[in-house]
Amino acid sequence: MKKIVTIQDISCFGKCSLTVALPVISAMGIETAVIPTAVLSTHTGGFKGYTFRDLTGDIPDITNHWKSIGLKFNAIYTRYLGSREQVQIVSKFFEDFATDDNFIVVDPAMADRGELYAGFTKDFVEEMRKLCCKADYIVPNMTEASFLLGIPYTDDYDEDYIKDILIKLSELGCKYPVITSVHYDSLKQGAVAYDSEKNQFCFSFRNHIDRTMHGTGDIFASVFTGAVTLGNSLQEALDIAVNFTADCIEATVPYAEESWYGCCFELCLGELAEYSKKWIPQK
Ligand code: PXL
Repeated sequence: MKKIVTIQDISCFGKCSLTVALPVISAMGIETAVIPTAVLSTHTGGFKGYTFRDLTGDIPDITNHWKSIGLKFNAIYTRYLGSREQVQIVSKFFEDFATDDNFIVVDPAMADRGELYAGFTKDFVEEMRKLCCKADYIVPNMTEASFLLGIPYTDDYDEDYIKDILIKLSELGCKYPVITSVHYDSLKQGAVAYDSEKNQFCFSFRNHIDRTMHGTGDIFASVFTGAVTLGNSLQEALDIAVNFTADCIEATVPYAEESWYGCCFELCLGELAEYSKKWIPQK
């Protein structure tokens, strides 16, 4: 069986980070190991008074134990990380567990709509930029891409602008940058990727639903990582991730009021499991 290790927080309520990555990647028939970086009572996007227990100090012990028992992974996938120190420890994890046969996906989940999330600073961005240099794939949105490149954020862009940003992201050192939540007009939304080895761009779009939903980045990055792990090309992985994320957003619309804090991806897991079967290596 293919194995992914994902390193991110567990927000006990609110449907993001590990409570999305675990079920989504597992539904794709991939074993999912986790390193929880922190435990929060809820995510930070709209809930007040959440608790936060930092688990940074546990990560080196987990890593050392895993090294001693010789664990290996097909992919390493990180998302929301809570501090510069945590990013440095994750960077060390890459040194210990990255091989010529596996790949690294970094989702620099730290900002949206032109602003850093609560608690993130410019210093954190610097550290995250270094982590992105070590990744094979990064999946920022336009706000995160702008922070990574140190350029002003704009919502008013065209295809050439996105291509230029992707090339600049690859120049940071990441072979396959992907920009998520791209929309050139109000009709379509999707993702655009750059294969810097082949100097090729690829993209995937679906009808735009004008709703902001928490956790869609978690869904996209998890499915994308799973799809690449199962042997799909960059274009295929993009199509799979864009379509599954859009399906989840559409499925959430009837529940949007009661489920304001997260996306109802659970309604689409059966579909994901069903069509993932064809890529799962058979024994
Ligand atoms: O969805 C990303 C995410 C993950 N973890 C925590 C968050 C967020 C986004 O706000 O608050 C704790």
